[in-house]
Amino acid sequence: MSIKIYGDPGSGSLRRVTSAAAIMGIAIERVNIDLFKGESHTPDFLALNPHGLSPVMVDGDVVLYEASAINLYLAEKAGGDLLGASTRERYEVLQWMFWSGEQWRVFSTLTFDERIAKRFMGQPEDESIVQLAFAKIRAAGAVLDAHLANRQFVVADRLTLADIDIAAPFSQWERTKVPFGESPNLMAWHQRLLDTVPAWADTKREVDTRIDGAFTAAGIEL
Ligand SMILES: N[C@@H](CCC(=O)N[C@@H](CS)C(=O)NCC(=O)O)C(=O)O
Repeated sequence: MSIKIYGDPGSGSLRRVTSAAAIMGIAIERVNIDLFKGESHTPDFLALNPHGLSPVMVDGDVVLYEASAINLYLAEKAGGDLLGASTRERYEVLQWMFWSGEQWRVFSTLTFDERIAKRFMGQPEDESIVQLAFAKIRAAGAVLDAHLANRQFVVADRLTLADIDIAAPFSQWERTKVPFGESPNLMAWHQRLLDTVPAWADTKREVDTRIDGAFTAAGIEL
């Protein structure tokens, strides 16, 4: 039975899962949901994730939401070293994944909601929220920048799930305009991912096509 992944192709959270699955060679069946039409709030979808958020994975009787949890599930299933090659690496990968969720991605999501989603709904952005998010991103970005000064990847010397989780906000950054450009090592690391991880570049094209297409169709210029 195939592993089903529900999500909108414009979602940076879905991208974390589709990228990781492609890197690990795991076949998935994509089920598209249109977030611009509110399809993550239908009764059928809420039965999978009552929070109304995608992605969601269904593998037989296992239903999981939260992209990081899905990626951990897939990585354990596939084996390999995306989750770290030793116990110590594994805990470092988890450390950065948890940090990314609580201290990093959330502020880019907040900016996307404020600056992009509200625009789509014809509502004005609250500049104080954007400024709070930018301050948090600058502080965390400075730490990441120092961490990446002499490293190719976040943990060990190869790609892990930590890189995928931390790179996710780059999915929308050309639209949100969060201040990643102030951190040169962070920018270089992300470019390295695009250059050396084909799945990361492929899924960027998918996200950009979907989001830019939706805004063009709605007559909105970002
Ligand atoms: N922490 C969640 C975030 C999920 C999330 O924010 N998903 C967005 C798309 S990127 C969504 O489904 N939004 C629908 C909505 O807010 O109605 C994860 O990592 O999976």
